[in-house]
Amino acid sequence: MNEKYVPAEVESKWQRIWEEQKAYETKLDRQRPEYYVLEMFPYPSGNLHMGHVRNYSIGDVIARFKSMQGYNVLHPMGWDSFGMPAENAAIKHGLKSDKWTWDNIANMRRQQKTLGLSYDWDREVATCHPDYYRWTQWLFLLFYEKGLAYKKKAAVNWCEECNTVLANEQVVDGHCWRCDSVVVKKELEQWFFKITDYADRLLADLSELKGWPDRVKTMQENWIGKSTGAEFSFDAPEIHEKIPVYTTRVDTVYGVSYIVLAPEHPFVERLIAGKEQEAAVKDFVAKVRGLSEVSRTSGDTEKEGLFTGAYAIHPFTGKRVPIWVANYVLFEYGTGAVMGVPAHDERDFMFAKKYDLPIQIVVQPQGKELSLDSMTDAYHEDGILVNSGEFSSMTSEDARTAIAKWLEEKGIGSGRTNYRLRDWLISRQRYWGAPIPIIYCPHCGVVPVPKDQLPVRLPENVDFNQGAVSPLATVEEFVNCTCPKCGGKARRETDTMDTFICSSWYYFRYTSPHCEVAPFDSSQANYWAPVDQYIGGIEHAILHLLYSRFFTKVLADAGLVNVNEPFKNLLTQGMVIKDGSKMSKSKGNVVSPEEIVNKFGADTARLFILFAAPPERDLEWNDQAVEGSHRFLNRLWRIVYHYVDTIRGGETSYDTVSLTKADKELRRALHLSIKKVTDDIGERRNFNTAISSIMELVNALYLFKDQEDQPKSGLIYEVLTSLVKLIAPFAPHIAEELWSEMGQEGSVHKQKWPKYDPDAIEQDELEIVLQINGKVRDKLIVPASLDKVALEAAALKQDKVKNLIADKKVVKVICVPHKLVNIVVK
Ligand code: ANZ
Ligand code: ZN
Repeated sequence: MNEKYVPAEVESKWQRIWEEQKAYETKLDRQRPEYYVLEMFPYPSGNLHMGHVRNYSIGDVIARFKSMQGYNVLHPMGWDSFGMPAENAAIKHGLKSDKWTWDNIANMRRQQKTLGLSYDWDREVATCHPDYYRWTQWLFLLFYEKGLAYKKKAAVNWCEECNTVLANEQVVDGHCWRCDSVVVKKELEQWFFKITDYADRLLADLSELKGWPDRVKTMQENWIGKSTGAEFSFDAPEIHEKIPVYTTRVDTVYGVSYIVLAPEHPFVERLIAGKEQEAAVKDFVAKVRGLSEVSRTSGDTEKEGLFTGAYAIHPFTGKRVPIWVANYVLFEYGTGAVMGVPAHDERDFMFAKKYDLPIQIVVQPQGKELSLDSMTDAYHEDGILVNSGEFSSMTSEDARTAIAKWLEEKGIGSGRTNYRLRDWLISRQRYWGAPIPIIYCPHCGVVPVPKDQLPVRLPENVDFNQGAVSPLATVEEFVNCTCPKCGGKARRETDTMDTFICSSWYYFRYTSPHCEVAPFDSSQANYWAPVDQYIGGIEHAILHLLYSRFFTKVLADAGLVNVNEPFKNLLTQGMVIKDGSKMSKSKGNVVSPEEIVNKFGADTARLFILFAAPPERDLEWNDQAVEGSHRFLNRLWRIVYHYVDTIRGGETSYDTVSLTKADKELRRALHLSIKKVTDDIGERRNFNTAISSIMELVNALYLFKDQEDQPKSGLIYEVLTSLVKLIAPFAPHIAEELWSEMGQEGSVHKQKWPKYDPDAIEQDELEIVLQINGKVRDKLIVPASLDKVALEAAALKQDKVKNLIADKKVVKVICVPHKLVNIVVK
């Protein structure tokens, strides 16, 4: 065995051997329990960053650990490889998007391989490969057949910078999720997926996800935004229409003093026709339409509105109420019209004060009386109804039920549930994405491409300089086609799909990546699914994770999978920080993984990253700590080197009866470490404390070495082979090398995970803390077997204790076995 640890040699050697032996190839095996570990697949930007290394190191520890625990582990990797950067490379630098992408993939795959990750590379997928996007298109057609894909004209989010529309989920505080520029509204004909059909299930099933962080579930819950209330109409006699409103507080209906429409509401134009307000309202509507949704809904925006000049009839009182338009009413939510109840809604209160509209209290809090003169804000809580006709003196809750019933009986409304969630806008005016497999025929209309004609391939030569909305529209050979129904001349859809569609089903593709007759083989998918442990960044809390849940439910309804949720456990890793901010090119604080691997080896890089912080927390980069991890691996190497002959030539077992004190302590350190590492990886995912317990074990070994010149070889064998197994998931190369140097058969990664022996952890003697009135006064070494009564007696016999309590009265003695005795005196 080499005296010196040379990571570069060790790592390249084992990477080669693992690859030759296909060490991480996975097959369906019904004899063993399965375990599916998945890290979110990367966008092939060109180089790995530390965030990737962290993500993959976490996944790899879990994969290797579960495999040693006897599970049949699936641990795949692939590429989320459609998207804007490849297209920008083509526009800005004249590089072909596909070549750019494949070159990046090759480089990142090479970098991943230097990290020694236990991927089954046979299962690699890339979403931009025709063998993959053919099935993305197939799934689009499935959604289309099920009525879940449709086209409509709508005011959509448009990013000027990216030159494309965005889904609501991709608009973050009014800005584009990718380039951060301000998003504007545009009227366009677009394709949507009907995710709203699944709103209820997406919400209800969150409760099944016990293994997800609460934070993520809350974000999804708020995004879906379920609200229960009532919808009913106010007559607008001047235009012979009924104006439906949506309210969560139908109990306040007698307090309505006006109606407000969103400026986009289709009735506005007719209501103002011929009125003196006509011009002013038109100007106002135009002004508000130009504002972004954020500025309209933000709390600090001044509520503004105008009277239309028209009136509606209150369905309960028959009175006339004025109809207004205002900036704070959104056209896309509810019915785009609200009833204004200033006494009980903050926004309405501000609005009524500003425009001098009447305020009428209709709900009184129990026990005290509101009066109009003293009111400085709306009273928005429940209470007892007043001034509310036959509903007066009911509680708000009862009134909501009674009023909804009344509305239903009169046929003017009913209870209704609303969701904030909107349908998923999935078409993109971009080139580098999966073409939407639809054909437009002058005779037959919208015709889906027959499934046996998939994939609709992306053309290679695209001229991006024609300024067309969709680059594909400029490629005549692509656009012109024959109609699959009538054989006449037709045109292809030139939009491509949102890349979030590609990533909504990739975890199923991994289960049968070479399947040629379907997106995946259902029997394989059902064996592996759901993903047992998913690992990725919190930035996908809504986007990718919500879309994937939606896809899984649609696939389940279509009978393609038998799971209802894709990801059983979710770990959202923290960021990698340097000098106080997230590592990023723009901040210039990037540490390149490749550099660290070249300098210290992958095992050091992995160990540092897992040791520096618990996985969910942010991790501060620290050069000294990297070196510290490296020194630790050297220390590990040297202690094995010291004992390697003892192990190779010695016993493999020993007699526990004849152990010395030092032997027992070493054995105890080992079994404590086995217990700790097993719990920390398996239950708590606290890799940092698992590693520190392995470090303690190595310290114990060095201590032992100085005490025992002639150790029992069987004990050394047990401790060192187990130690190498414990470190194997974290530092797989050095573990494999030490395993083989110790003369052990096979790969350490195929060994059974060690089990701790409770007897070995039992201590002969314990240190007990002695307290008087809760203050620590002394310590006491006692046999571990001592019971409460004996422990109490021993404590009271201590000289120091005796002195301190000599002139006092003992009130009681609290005994915590194995820990402390507290004597309470007066
Ligand atoms: C009258 C009322 C009285 C209201 C009251 C609240 C309190 P959520 O829970 O978010 O669904 N609203 C309805 N549609 C709207 C739209 N398109 N734009 C702006 N506001 C709208 O909230 C529903 C409540 O928000 C509704 O209940 C309505 O105001 C308002 F004391 O109706 B409420
Ligand atoms: Zn046709």
